[in-house]
Amino acid sequence: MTDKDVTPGWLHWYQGPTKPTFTLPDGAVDAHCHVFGPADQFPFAPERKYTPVDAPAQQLFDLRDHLGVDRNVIVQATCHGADNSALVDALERSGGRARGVATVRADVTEAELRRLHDAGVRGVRFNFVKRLVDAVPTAALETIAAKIAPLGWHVVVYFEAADLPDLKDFFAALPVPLVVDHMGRPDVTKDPDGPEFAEFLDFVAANDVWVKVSCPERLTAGGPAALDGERHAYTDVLPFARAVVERFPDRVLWGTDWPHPNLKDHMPDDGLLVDHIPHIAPTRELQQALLVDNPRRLYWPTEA
Ligand code: 0GY
Repeated sequence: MTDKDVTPGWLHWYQGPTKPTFTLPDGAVDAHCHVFGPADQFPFAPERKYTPVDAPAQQLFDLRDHLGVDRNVIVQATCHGADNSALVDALERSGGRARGVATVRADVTEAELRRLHDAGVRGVRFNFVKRLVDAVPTAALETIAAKIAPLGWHVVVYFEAADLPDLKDFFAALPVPLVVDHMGRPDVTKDPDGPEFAEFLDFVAANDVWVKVSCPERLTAGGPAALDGERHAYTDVLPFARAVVERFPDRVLWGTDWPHPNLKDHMPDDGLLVDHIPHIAPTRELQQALLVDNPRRLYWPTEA
């Protein structure tokens, strides 16, 4: 792959992120980030909907150390399809400081799932965002969920708020815990106390569901960006994130989403994304749960 193959308009991740002023608690986990390639070693999937700039494991680990994060949960991105090689390579390089969420097909074998488990994978991702993937029949997803259940894994689901009414019965019937990416992508121009977000909160309350209060930079409709020292960024997303953290303090996770695929408007300064955390989780107790205790229970349960 050469640079000219990268999707036109692709934004490179922010260079030279600031050092956060917010001190993360010991053992903090970035529970949503990705690795891309390098493409000459781990080619992107033919069915991908975008071609990113390479974002290799070492760059992720450098950012981890710069931010004061202790561990990562690396989520398989759609540009790698169901080839988890780059993910497994990153997990192996992490020295136990990363866990993974993979993508598998319905015909995945028990031996392959065991191999992924040994590498540090603890979940699979089902993606319903139409610009990212072709639809997968729900029967195939049910087959995958049944295969991973004995391993104690969970399913990470990525969908947009408008699709929850059609998906929630399917989600509720899955035999494993669910982790929702980016708060189910609420439309933040709507009322956080209105019916759409209430439906999401009720869905979380009624099921074994965890929520990533991540990606304010992706969800914002005009809050100031985490750039140029701005420590009051993404104010329009805050009421949504605060509502989730206050109501489900033991079932929330945080992540950078580095290297921030498909952002069109701006690339956030990852240091300022860390400084955003106390606006979402204002007390030390909430921060400890969000950043350490909750991700440990899901990804390093023997240490929880
Ligand atoms: C994210 C969000 C996006 C992309 C992916 O797997 C992916 O390609 O997750 C997106 O474009 O919204 O979580 O990184």
